[in-house]
Amino acid sequence: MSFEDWYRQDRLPHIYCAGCGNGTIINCTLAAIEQMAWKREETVFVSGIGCSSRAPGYIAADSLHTTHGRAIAFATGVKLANPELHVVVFTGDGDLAAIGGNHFIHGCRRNIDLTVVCMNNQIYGMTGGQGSPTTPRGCMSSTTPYGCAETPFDLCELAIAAGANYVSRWTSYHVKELEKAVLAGLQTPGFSFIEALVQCPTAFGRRNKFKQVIDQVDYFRTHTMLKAKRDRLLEQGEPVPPDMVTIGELARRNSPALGVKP
Ligand SMILES: Cc1ncc(C[n+]2csc(CCOP(=O)(O)OP(=O)(O)O)c2C)c(N)n1
Repeated sequence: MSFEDWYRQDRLPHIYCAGCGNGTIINCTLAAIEQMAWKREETVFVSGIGCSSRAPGYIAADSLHTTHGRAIAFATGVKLANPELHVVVFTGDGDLAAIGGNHFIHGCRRNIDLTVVCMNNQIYGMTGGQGSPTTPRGCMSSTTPYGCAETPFDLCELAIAAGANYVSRWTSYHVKELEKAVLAGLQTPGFSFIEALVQCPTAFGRRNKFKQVIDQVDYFRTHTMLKAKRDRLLEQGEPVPPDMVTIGELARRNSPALGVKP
């Protein structure tokens, strides 16, 4: 548990609601960083605005808590100014894919050497539960009171199409797998994108029939399918249930990257 050294105890208590999954994702990320044996003075955390973007404030390292949607732009600046630094971005689905959508796709296209961890709670948590670009069809939010009528972004497919070197998706249920995925992302030069589906009992769960925190975490267990299994079903011409979210490592490649330490 030596990665506890990475926490700023003086910042506690934290702002997260009871049952929020963000702490799980931060823990997995710090556990992976600990395995890289990175020093605190050579690691920088960058975030935008949102509950998820509060994460760097709890970590005992240099950090930039920037403007909404701009985390990847600021992180790009940090990395290019000093490629010796390890730069990790914490972001939310709204921060990354709504106001920050363009920075996201161009960060992937540039394949800039960052690791981006997105806590996807499928809603704007901090501002009280408005629909985001990843709110699933039919789901309730304060701006979709009759159910979301739009098709959500698949953030991982977006990252793959735009050119990111490493892409994987897990959830707050898949703790060990998520830790390994972040580790693989940290080890891969270029843009690494790790999406972590996370429960938000306050803004998402209570509107969407997840009465208890465990209900949503259990949904992540029962409504996710490993990429290898999905590929096997498709090969055999078997149907893949439409409400199954694909999890696992979705891309790992070695395309030319920007900002990699010479
Ligand atoms: C330019 C600007 N527009 C809007 C806001 C209000 N705002 C703050 S956080 C947020 C959404 C956060 O959602 P997400 O990124 O999904 O993070 P979460 O809180 O769910 O972790 C919005 C719209 C802002 N701070 N700045």
